[in-house]
Amino acid sequence: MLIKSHDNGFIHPVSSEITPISAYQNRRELLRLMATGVAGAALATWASREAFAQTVRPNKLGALPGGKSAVAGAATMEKVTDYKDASTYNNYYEFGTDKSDPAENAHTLKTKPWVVEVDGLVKKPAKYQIEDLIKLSAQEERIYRMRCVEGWSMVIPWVGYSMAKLIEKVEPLGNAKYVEFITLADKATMPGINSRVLDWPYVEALRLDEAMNPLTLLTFGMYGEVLPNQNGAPVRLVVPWKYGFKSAKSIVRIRFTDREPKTAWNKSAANEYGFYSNVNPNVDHPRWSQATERRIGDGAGLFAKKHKTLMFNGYEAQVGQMYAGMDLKKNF
Ligand SMILES: Nc1nc2c(c(=O)[nH]1)N[C@H]1C(S)=C(S)[C@@H](COP(=O)(O)O)O[C@H]1N2
Ligand SMILES: [Mo]
Repeated sequence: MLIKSHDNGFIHPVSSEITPISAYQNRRELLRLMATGVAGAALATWASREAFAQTVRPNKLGALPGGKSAVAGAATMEKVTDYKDASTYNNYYEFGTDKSDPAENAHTLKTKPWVVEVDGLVKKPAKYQIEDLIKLSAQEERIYRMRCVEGWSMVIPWVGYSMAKLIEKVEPLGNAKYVEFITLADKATMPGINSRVLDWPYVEALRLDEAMNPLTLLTFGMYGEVLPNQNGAPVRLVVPWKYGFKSAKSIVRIRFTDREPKTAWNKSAANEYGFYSNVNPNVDHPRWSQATERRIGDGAGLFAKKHKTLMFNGYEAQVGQMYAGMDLKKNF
């Protein structure tokens, strides 16, 4: 069910889809029980998870300043991906191109001090210290289904607030049509920058209405803690109806513009990565089918279950109308 807001015409999830944190924790527990089928096995999972938390994560990341206030519903009925998978199977090419590279190398990233500059076609350009940006609005935990164009997916509890909150603060001018997200490119701390795989800095962009959509999350944490460096600390974008790469990590500048920006992946291979990059099971990537996906954590090999990929990654009710009348085969 959806409601339309009076002010800007964007669709918001109804409040019944926003579950309080207490209910969510029970539900997460319930899902684990359901997933394993046997209470004993579920308990074993809990136990090993606890052990993992103590051994593999001795330097537990700090609690998020500002904390979390609510959970937005969308994909919450699916099992949440284990923290270990979400933090060790990453794409962050500034730290190497293997999935395990970012977790190994990103410790060199210095996330303090950190400034995010917001400029371009806005009435109130500003430079935000990361501490101030975090406090700009109340943070929520949102469990989003994520899908990479390469064919794998995860379900991750992110923490942040709608990008719209920041956009409202800086007041875009009437001619602003796109928002560009420019990320850190630092030779001294990022070994991958020496390779030519992409044109640095890594840049992503959204149309203004996409950036304003309440689902678009300016993200500071995951699993109730600050982001691990490999997941894009100290601030990244999460756009759950688009392929993972639209979620720019370690953002240093947000620029409002009237022209469609050139994004990193589009520059590297325009025939493979379009500007929109909406998750769409009906439009294949030249090298990968987009019809199904492999959920990380399901296990590998022949017997791994394939999940059907959903239109707009399952968020069609919230975002579909933004693309009404557009040919999504052309605007892939
Ligand atoms: N700066 C930067 N951001 C990036 C990338 C990158 O290489 N550099 N990779 C993208 C890709 S391809 C994906 S799938 C997601 C992965 O996010 P995750 O590691 O948190 O799952 O980050 C995106 N953001
Ligand atoms: Mo990706």
